[in-house]
Amino acid sequence: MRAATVAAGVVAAALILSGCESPSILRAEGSAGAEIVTLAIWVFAILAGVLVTVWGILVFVVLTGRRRREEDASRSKGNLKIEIIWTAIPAVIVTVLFVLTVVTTERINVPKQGADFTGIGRQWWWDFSFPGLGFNAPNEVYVPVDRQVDIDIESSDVIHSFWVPQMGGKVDMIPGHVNHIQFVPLTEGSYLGECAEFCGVQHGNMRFLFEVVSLEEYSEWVRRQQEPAAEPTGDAAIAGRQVTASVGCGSCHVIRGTSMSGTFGPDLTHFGSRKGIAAYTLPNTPENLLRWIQDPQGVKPECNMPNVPLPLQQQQEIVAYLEELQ
Ligand code: HEC
Ligand SMILES: [Cu+2]
Repeated sequence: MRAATVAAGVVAAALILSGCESPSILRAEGSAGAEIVTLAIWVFAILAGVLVTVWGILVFVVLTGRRRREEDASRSKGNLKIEIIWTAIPAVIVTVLFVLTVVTTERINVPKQGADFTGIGRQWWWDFSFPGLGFNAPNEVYVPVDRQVDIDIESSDVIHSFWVPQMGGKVDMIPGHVNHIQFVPLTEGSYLGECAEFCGVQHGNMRFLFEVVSLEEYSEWVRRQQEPAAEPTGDAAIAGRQVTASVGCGSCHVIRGTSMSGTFGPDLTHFGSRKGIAAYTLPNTPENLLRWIQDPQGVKPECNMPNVPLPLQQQQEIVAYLEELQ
């Protein structure tokens, strides 16, 4: 059972990852990420230069000094000139690395313009809160391309770390303290975000999607998120709304426009429009949703959603309803 769960998780991760680019920091698509890659290349080049120089001198000395008798060996002890040179060279190298790093840090640290939204780390999912616009978008957030995005960063339980590798550096998410990150997403695409600070057993299953889209698509996304939940249409979905509201899901989940108003778990108002389930532990398909509702503790052991035992028919009705919530 455990092995099957793990295997399913690996397959799920592979499926999700194939949907978006590999999240390599070397393929930066954000302003801060691009600065970091440039710095990384400079540091690598300088250190490679040091390595090649040292190895080159070593090989030269071995080759030329091999046949010299020991008494003829050159002595450098007490040679002030040499001592100064080989103290100065590393000092210069370290200074150059220091200056490059400080300059990069300053360039990344663009002025804040006021937060567009708040990213909140939770065990073990992400909440993106747009208080000004009146909605929360868990585990999947959209931003317009080529415009600076400012994010307030918080946590509601333990320390997490916000990280979209292709956008830029990591920012700690600390309970009771607001951090900030701001950068310009440079290329449209779907980028994987992850938690970069060990935060408990399901730390590895704490991912999100950072969707960089055109301004029109962004406005359309905001408009859809602001709407209350869609009215169910199919018979199963209509029954599902009834079931979902009556079996206690609403004590933890909000579905705007219904009686469900819990805030402990992710907002489900537009669950059907998301690509993943439970912070990208599973891709969002009806089969996977059924698995999740039947056994969240099997899919994501120790996560904060309990198993709620229900007859199969009710579970299927819930699935029909939630998947209609586009
Ligand atoms: C005690 C609180 C609690 C109850 C009760 C509860 N859930 Fe959850 N639910 C959670 C939490 C917490 C998560 C996030 C788990 C994670 O990703 O680690 C979650 C996640 C989910 C998700 C995935 C959301 C997403 O966007 O990825 C769905 C769907 C869901 N729950 C449906 C239900 C349904 C249906 C019920 C009722 C049968 C229910 N939940 C009952 C707490 C709860
Ligand atoms: Cu975390």
